[in-house]
Amino acid sequence: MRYTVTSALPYANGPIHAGHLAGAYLPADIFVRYLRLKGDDVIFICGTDEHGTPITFRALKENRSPREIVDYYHEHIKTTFERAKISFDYFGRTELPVHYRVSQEFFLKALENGHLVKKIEKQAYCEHDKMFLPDRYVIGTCPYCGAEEQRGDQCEVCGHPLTPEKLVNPRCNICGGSITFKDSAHYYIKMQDFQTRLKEWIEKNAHWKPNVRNTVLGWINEGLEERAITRDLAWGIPVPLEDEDIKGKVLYVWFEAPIGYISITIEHFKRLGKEEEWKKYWISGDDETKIIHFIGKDNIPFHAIFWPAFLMAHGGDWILPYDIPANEYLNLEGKKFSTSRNWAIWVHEFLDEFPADYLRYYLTAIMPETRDADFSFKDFKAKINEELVNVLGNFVHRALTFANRYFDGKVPEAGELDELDKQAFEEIEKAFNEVGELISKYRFKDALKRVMALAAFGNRYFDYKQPWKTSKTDRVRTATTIHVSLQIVKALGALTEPFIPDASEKIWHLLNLEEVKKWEFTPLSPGHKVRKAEILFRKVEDEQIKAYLEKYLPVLLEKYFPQEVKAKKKEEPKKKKSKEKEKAEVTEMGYIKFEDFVKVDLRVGKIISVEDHPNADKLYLLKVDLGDEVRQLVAGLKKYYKPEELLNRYVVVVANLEPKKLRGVESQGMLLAADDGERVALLMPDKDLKPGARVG
Ligand code: B3M
Ligand code: ZN
Repeated sequence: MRYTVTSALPYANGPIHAGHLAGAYLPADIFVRYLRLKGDDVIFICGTDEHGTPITFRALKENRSPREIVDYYHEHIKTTFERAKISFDYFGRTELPVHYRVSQEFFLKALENGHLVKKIEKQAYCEHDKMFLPDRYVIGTCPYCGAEEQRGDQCEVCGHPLTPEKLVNPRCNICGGSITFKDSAHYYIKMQDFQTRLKEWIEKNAHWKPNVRNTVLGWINEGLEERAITRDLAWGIPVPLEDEDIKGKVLYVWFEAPIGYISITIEHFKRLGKEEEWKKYWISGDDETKIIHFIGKDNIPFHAIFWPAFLMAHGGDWILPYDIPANEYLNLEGKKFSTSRNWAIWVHEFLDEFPADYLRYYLTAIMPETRDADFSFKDFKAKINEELVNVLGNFVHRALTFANRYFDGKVPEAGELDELDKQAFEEIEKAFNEVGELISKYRFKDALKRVMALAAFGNRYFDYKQPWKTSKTDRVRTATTIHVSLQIVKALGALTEPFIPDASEKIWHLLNLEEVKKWEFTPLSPGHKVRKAEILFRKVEDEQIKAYLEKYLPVLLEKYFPQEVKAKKKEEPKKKKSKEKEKAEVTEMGYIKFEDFVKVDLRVGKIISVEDHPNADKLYLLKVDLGDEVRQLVAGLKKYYKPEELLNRYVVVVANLEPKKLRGVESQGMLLAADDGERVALLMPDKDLKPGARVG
């Protein structure tokens, strides 16, 4: 079977958050990885959506050009996906020249086929900014509920769809001034032309998720209307016509973005030097290709109605989407993600603290397949520690440890199989079939559960067989147990690949396998040498969660670490006061006098020992050689430096500071370090001067 799999093209106007990942990217990746292991012909295509008001808005807000915005976020998003191990065959962008060409061709074909009409209608215009305003650039009061500051496309408070003319007291969202309505010409696609064909096509698609199919049929039955596919924007793909009243306008982003799926495929094969190959994946031929679009639920109408209509309007032999698995939303600790209020798990930040497999595992375990799901740190920790570490990690570790301890690291020959041994092989077979079946039905959450059920079976098997006991009495029995256990490990090495590819890699490595992973079970042969056991996963510790929250979601600290937050709050007022006082003194004095500056005795010192502070987990006890004496310093560097990074380094010490007890230990001076609010760097002389040398 041949598959073209796509994930929604993310707008290049901001980073990717966990809700995006769980909605359209991770499910697609699991699906694709599974198909590849099965040996299907599949391409996985995505890229950034680089036009439309989401981009121009962001550019305006950041006072940068749209081009700067899309270039920056294209790279940012691409890197984030790589780090999350999303295995696109190609990650392109809609700023590619080929995309301009194909999009304009789609427009011209639709025009040639009589599916477009030009109409002149009133459009919001700002005299001050000298431009037509897209719906979202007009703000005013909602006529339905009275909510103020609503945008001209939809009221966020009552949900009612709006147009700029409907707003009470409409204003320009760029300059805040009043607006007028002026005639503007646009091309509209006659959606009515496709009403019947679309309806018949969707009715035939009985395999779609029922909610997607029913909603879409509902909309179609309401009757389709003409819809503008050009816009008055200065950024985008030019409408390829010379008409006076159209020149300079651009294609509507939702017209051209889905065409990106095709143009990015073309670019992909061009780069491989196989210019014609893309056609197999998009154009009907002798054999069948299934096109599957993974999206979030807000994108359903665009993919299930407009996009197929654009393909029909073009008139070519395009393959229509086979399926459009749409996911629901992900919440964070019970509340909707909000990028503007920074209520989100940003993937690039999360991956700085936790391995990609942990994020993938957790997001799959809670995937919002049929209803909204909730990301919670408590649940994250529980799922990783109790499932990934205790069940999967533990089983793999036990099997390998015993193989090394009793059989010299070789797969032992099995004796006669008893009922339970035989059951183990059946469980393996069943797992491959059932997990595959579930993945192909987009039931990723259940599929992952099924994989973990095999790991849990492995542990139960091991416990029941008690190889640590039988090793003393029955070598053949023990050999059989370890033989079977290693086979389960191998099965898990393949079964985990779509979900947690790094762990799968590692299992394969531990089993010392070079053979290509496949979605089928071939047993390890007796005598095959495996490697020594290694820890597959480390537990998520509270400290890690705390560090993450401190950096990125401090509002959640109170929920998870209430005592510490309380203690901090007590300290804070004092600290604040003294900080203010310091500041006031400096500003009153203006410049400080040289005589004052030289009062500070700065010396070069060499760190000769680094120990943990006995009563504080952020502090080190340092011994510093100052030439003719050794000082003990207490320094809050633990978060920023490892002991070996400090030992034997030359630093600058404030040598005439009054000694002070810090958490019960005397500190006889201070080190100079710089702090930009994010990172801390020690000041170090760039030559190894003699300890005690004066700085000044
Ligand atoms: N960029 C919307 C979104 O990011 C849009 C998807 C395009 S898919 C062709 O939600
Ligand atoms: Zn309203």
